[in-house]
Amino acid sequence: MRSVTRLSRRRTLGALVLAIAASGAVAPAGGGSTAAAAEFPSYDARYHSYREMVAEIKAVEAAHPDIVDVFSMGKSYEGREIWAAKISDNVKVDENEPEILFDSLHHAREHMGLEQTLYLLGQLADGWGTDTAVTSIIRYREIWIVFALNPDGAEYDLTGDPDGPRGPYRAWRKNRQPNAGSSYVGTDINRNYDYRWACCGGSSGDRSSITYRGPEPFSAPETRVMRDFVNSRVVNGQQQIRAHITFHTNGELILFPYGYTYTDIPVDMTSDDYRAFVAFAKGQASRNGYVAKQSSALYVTDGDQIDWMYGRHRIFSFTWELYPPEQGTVWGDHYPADEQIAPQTARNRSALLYFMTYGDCAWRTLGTAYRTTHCGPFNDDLEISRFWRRDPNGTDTATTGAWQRGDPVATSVSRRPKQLGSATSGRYLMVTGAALGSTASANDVDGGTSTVRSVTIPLPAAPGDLTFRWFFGTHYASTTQDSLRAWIEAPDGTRTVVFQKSGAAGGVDAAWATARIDLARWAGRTVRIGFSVTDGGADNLVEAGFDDVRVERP
Ligand code: 0X9
Ligand code: CA
Ligand code: ZN
Ligand code: CA
Ligand code: CA
Repeated sequence: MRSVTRLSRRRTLGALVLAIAASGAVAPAGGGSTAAAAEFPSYDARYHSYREMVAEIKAVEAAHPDIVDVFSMGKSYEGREIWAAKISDNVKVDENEPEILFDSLHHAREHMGLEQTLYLLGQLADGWGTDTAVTSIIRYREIWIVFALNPDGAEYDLTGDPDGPRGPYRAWRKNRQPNAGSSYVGTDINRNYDYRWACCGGSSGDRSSITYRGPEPFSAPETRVMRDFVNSRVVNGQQQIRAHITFHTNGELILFPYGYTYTDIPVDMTSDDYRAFVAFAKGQASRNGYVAKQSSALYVTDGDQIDWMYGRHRIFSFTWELYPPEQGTVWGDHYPADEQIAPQTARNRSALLYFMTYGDCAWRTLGTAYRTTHCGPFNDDLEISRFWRRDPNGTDTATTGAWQRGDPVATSVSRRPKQLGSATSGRYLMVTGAALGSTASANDVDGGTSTVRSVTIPLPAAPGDLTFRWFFGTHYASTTQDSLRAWIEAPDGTRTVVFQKSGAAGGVDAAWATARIDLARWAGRTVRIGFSVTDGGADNLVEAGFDDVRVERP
């Protein structure tokens, strides 16, 4: 198995190295958006230049203003607008619908990616009201398409010697940002994201390299534009974008995180997410004949986009490496003839429709049980901050052991567990002081109560149950005044305790258990979930934790 992955890895790295000769060369900086627009040569006229792309997406918007909204996400280094479109019904309104993101042209010479995004826009616009699958996607999703994240590089790629053996193409990959102290231009914006940036030998610190990561994360304006957009889609504490594809060329691959490590399920991925990534990737690949695999199986990258999308935002994020299959030469890999645009973009139609349909909740691809548990209005594995607020009313009295999201240290008294040492998913949970103090009783709850409260959760007319995993441990002279409680908070702030565990003389040993709470009485309302833990009465050892808080799909 490893030998197969090594083969493809070596082959692709070989292509990257070859490309240095073609594209690492010194070139004058500047140009800027005032320079004459570069165009494809006549034999590749079906490809869209930046100028043609802008004209095309604005024409689609003008023809379908009710469902297509074109906007600029920001500017490239040379000042070109980075154009995007939102496609949905009621397109000018931010409706509470799952969002799906697509982008292309991180890498300048990967022009087929732009064609794939333009094809997608056309299919959505043309299919509205005429194609049932497309119509329901437009009605029940909000689709974002970023057409060219690296417009400077893509345009520059067309400005070589038109009479040269490769026509005007330069095989340019990076952006067009000068590198201080060097005549080499450009950052690989797919090595410039800040998730495990530069961690693992999957990028270069050499300014001449085509995988140059930049002097620091997000040093490239284009990467910042993508970051700021994705960050802006955290609305009411929940990331609205659920699934994402970045189009690259080439190799006919569907790649999922992580790229920074060969490990399938490192500590920063949950096993549920890994299983969903595999199932969802295979579902896509079965529809277009690509090959699905973990991105590091191609080769290791650090600071790439999809690691950031998943690692920071838990978005189910994929790199598609489009047509052609691996050729092993920079020219063969990146410049398929324009006759290939129509068949190769259309080939992906059913995979893309499937992606937009199931992308509201990738765990659906694991079956209906997962759909019930993981696809309701709230699903927090506590692996990233989902904006729980500690002490929301300013009433907390605990002096130590306040709730925190953390990776807990196990504690015990006479080998009886009090704080459990691991989460029920991934690495993190909400716990009463994660770290171990100088004794088992340090960093437990002392002196009163600690509370923590979720973001607002809009419940449907027939809500499913609330479930969560919990533990509670006490010792010493524990009494019923020591407790773990959960409450539901109505929009007017009224709290109803729906779960309670109490201390007992002789102490309570911690063990993971599952709580299930009927939410019928809050049907159709927007609620919050709260937890409180109390060391009441005399000072006792009190520990608690919770993980995997979900409101199920009915
Ligand atoms: O190297 C890249 O950025 C991508 N391949 S490309 O040939 N289009 O340049 C791959 C990105 C996905 N991550 C990994 N394969 N680790
Ligand atoms: Ca909509
Ligand atoms: Zn690429
Ligand atoms: Ca967890
Ligand atoms: Ca603790």
